[in-house]
Order: sequence, then C-alpha cells, then structure tokens
Amino acid sequence: MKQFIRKLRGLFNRLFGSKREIRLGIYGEPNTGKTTIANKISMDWLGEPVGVVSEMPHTTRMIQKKEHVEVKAGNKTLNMNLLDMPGLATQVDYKQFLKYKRLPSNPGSNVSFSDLSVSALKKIAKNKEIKLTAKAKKATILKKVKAEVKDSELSALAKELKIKIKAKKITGKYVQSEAKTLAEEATKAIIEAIKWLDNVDNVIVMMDSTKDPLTQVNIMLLGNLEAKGIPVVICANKTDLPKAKPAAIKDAFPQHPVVEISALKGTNLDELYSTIAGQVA
Ligand SMILES: Nc1nc2c(ncn2[C@@H]2O[C@H](COP(=O)(O)OP(=O)(O)O)[C@@H](O)[C@H]2O)c(=O)[nH]1
Ligand SMILES: [Mg+2]
Repeated sequence: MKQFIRKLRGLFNRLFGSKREIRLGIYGEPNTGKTTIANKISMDWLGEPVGVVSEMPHTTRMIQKKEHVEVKAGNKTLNMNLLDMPGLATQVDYKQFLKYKRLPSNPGSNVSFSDLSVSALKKIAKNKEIKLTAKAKKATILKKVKAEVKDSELSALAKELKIKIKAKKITGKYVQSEAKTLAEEATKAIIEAIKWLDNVDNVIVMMDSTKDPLTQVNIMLLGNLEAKGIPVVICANKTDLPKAKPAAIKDAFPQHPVVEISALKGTNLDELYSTIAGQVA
C-alpha cells in the first residue's frame, strides 16, 4: 500500500512538477557520523547546524529535524526534511557512559525541569494558570508545574515563554545515576527511531567503513527497510581514515547503492545527492 502511494505521488509530481519535500531519515549505529552528515548538509545549504557531534555514543537522544533543505543534485533539486536519528543498538549498557565527561548542555534544545530557576517555574505556572501561594517554595512550585507539563513539552514551552537556560558547566565524568538515565533515554530513543521508519520516504544508512558492516543492527535495519519498500542509500563513511574498507560494505550489501563519503571532510557528497535524487519518484 505504501509503495502504491509512493508511486502515485511520483506520478503526481511528474505531472504537476510539485516541490514535494522528502523526509530523509538518517539511520545507523551510534558514532557512524549521522549527525556529522546532517550538519554538513544543513550547513552547506542552509547555513545552520542540526545537532551536537560527539565521540560519546548515543549523544543524539531525540530525533533532530531540519526542515526545508534544498539541495542541488545535477539538474534536479532535492527538497528535504532531514531527520537525524538516534543511533540504533541491540543493547545499551549504562556502563559505557561512565568513561565520558559530561557534555555541555545545548542550551534550550533539551530543557529538563532541573534547568529551571524559580522565576522560570513561576512563568510557566502563570502560563498554565497554576495557582501558587505567595510563599510557595521552589520544590512546591516544581511539583505543581511537573503535574501539568510533560517532559516532552518542556523545551518548546521554555522557548515559547522566552525562558533563558544557562549552559551547564562541564564538570567531570558521568556518575552512575546519570549514566543509567542516559541509557534509559537512549533505549527509548531507539524505539522512537524505529517507529519513525513509518514516517520517512527515503533513508540513508550510515556505516563506519573502518568497522565490520555485518552487524545485527545493520542487517535488521536493512531487512526492515526492504520489507517496507523504503529506498535506501548506504553511506560508507569515514573514508578519510587509513583503516577504511568501503569495499567490505559493498560486498556485504550488494542489493543497495553504496556511496563512499567522508562526512567530516565533505567528500563525495554530490554522488550522495544524485543517488538520493535518482530514488525520489
Ligand atoms: N575521520 C572521520 N570521523 C568522522 C567522520 N564522520 C564523523 N566522524 C566522527 O565520528 C564521531 C561520531 O560522529 P557523530 O556525527 O556524532 O555520529 P552519530 O552518533 O552517528 O551521530 C565524531 O567524533 C565525528 O567527528 C568522517 O567522515 N571521518
Ligand atoms: Mg548523532
């Protein structure tokens, strides 16, 4: 059914020259360079980054979107919504986070209740028409606000109310309780990313060419995409590194186009764009 709708859409676009935007999901294992490529594309064509690049796995814990990215691919124009996905993994061990230093928070992008000052909490309370006594303490205000505002709403609400969030200081490594929270968030994010497979038109599967491509994640991901009939381009990334073996990726997945790139250096992106353009109906 989805394939049929896709075909119909393609026909419609050819007939009426519609500038339909494709939703391009960027999937793959952690640390393969998904955020780097999303940022590179977005910076080159919009002048704005999408998200934080980091050597720590599972840094992208929420789906990050960049809308209306217009990219020239030969004589075609690709209109895309970029969806930078959290890294997929078959298991998330909290202990892996313990060796990393705390990341500087990206102010405003992912606000948590602990970031809010009393005056910020009062602003939200006022907006949500939560009644507070004049003498209410921070803990009480926080409790009442938490009862009315979901975690997932908080970032947008803070932005709407122009609440300023200070970047947290980077101090030392993550402690166990933080690592457990990160692992829990990463696991939820993976589930969310998989659900989003139903909302994307095209997919880039990022792979690190210095690593063995025949992993459970890659096999399951590609199997899923094939079953759903979603067009895939595999990016053999990090070809700037001496250990890179992009040929191993081509051997492993001959049924899909493989484009050798360096997201970091911006190498061979034209081929990536034209391969995607060729798959857009
Ligand atoms: N050498 C090299 N490093 C890269 C390349 N692309 C990404 N990286 C690095 O790989 C790490 C993970 O990148 P990131 O984009 O956060 O990966 P993500 O977890 O898939 O979003 C970072 O240290 C990046 O600088 C590349 O093409 N070449
Ligand atoms: Mg990322």
